[in-house]
Amino acid sequence: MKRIALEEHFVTEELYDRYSRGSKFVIDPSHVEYVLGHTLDIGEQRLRDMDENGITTQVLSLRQPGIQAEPDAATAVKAAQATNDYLAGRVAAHPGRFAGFAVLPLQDPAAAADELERAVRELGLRGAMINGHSCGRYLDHKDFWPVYERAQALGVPLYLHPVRPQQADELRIFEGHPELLGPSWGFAFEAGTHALRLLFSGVFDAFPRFNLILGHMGENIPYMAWRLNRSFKRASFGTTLRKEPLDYLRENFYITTSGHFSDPALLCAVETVGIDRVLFAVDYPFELNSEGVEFIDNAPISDEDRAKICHRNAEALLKL
Ligand code: GRE
Ligand code: ZN
Repeated sequence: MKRIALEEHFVTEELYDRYSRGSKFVIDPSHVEYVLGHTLDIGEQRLRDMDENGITTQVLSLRQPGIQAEPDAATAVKAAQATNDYLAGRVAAHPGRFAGFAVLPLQDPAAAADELERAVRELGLRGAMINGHSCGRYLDHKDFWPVYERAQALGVPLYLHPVRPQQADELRIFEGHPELLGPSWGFAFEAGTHALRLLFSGVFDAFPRFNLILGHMGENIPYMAWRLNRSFKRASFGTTLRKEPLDYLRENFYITTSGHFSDPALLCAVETVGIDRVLFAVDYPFELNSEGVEFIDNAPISDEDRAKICHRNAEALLKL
C-alpha cells in the first residue's frame, strides 16, 4: 500500500542553532543527537528508512519552533524565503518521494501571505506548517486573517504544529512537572487550545473553504468535541458563530496520526471529523517509521478506510 506521511521534520544547522538548541524538556537528552542527525538529512539516510518501512512519500516540514521564534520580522521574512527555497530544492531532487510544507514569516502577515503564494505557485510546496504562536501571538488575531484568505484562494491547507506551552516555566499548573511539558501533555494543551481559539474566532465563517490540519490525533480535541459543542451552546459568553463547533471540525479540520499510535484515539478522530479527513503521519524522526506503519496497518478499520488514511485523502487534499 502506498503511504504518504504528513508530519515529517527536517532542520538546517543554522535554524537548529538559532531556534531549537535551547529547547528544554521536550526530548530526552540521550535522544537529542539522534533526532538532530536525522532531521538534518533529507537524502539517503531518510530514503533508506522510508524504503525499509514502506513510506512512499514524506511531506517535509521544519521542526519546531523554527522561524516562528524569530523576534525580528525582517529576519523572519528572509529566513522563510531561504528555508522554502532549500526545501523546494530537496523535494525536486527526489520527485515523488518528498513534498513540502512551507514556513511562513507570520511576524509580517502581509509578507507571510505573499510567501505562501510564492511557495505554492513558484516552488510547488503544498501548504504551510505553523509551529505554534509567533513570538507570543496566536493565530486568531485579525492581523493574520489575510494569510487564511490567501490559503483559501490557493486551495492549500495550513498545518498547526505544537510547541511547548507559552510561558511554561511560569505556569503553576506545570510547576515541578517537566515531564508534562512536551509531547506527553503540554504540546496538546497548547496546540489544541490554539486551534480552538482559531475556530471560535469565526475565521471559518469568513473563509469557509480554509482547512487547518492538526497532528497527534487532533491534539485532544476529538475526545472533548461533544462536551465542547454542548457547553458552547449552553453558554457562549458573547462569542458568536454561524454553525456549531462540531460542524467546523467536520468541514474545516483534518487530523493526522503523527506520534499517536493508538486505536481508540484513531477511532475517536475518525468519528469526529469523518473518514475523509484523517491522514497518515509518523512525526519522523521523533517517532519511528516502523511503529507508525505497524500501527496503521493493524488498525481496526476496513482496508478501504486504511487506503483513505494512508494516501487517498492526502492525494486529494495536497493534489499529489
Ligand atoms: C515534534 O516535532 O513533533 C516533536 C518535537 C519534540 C518532541 C516530540 C515531538 O519537536 O513529537
Ligand atoms: Zn512533529
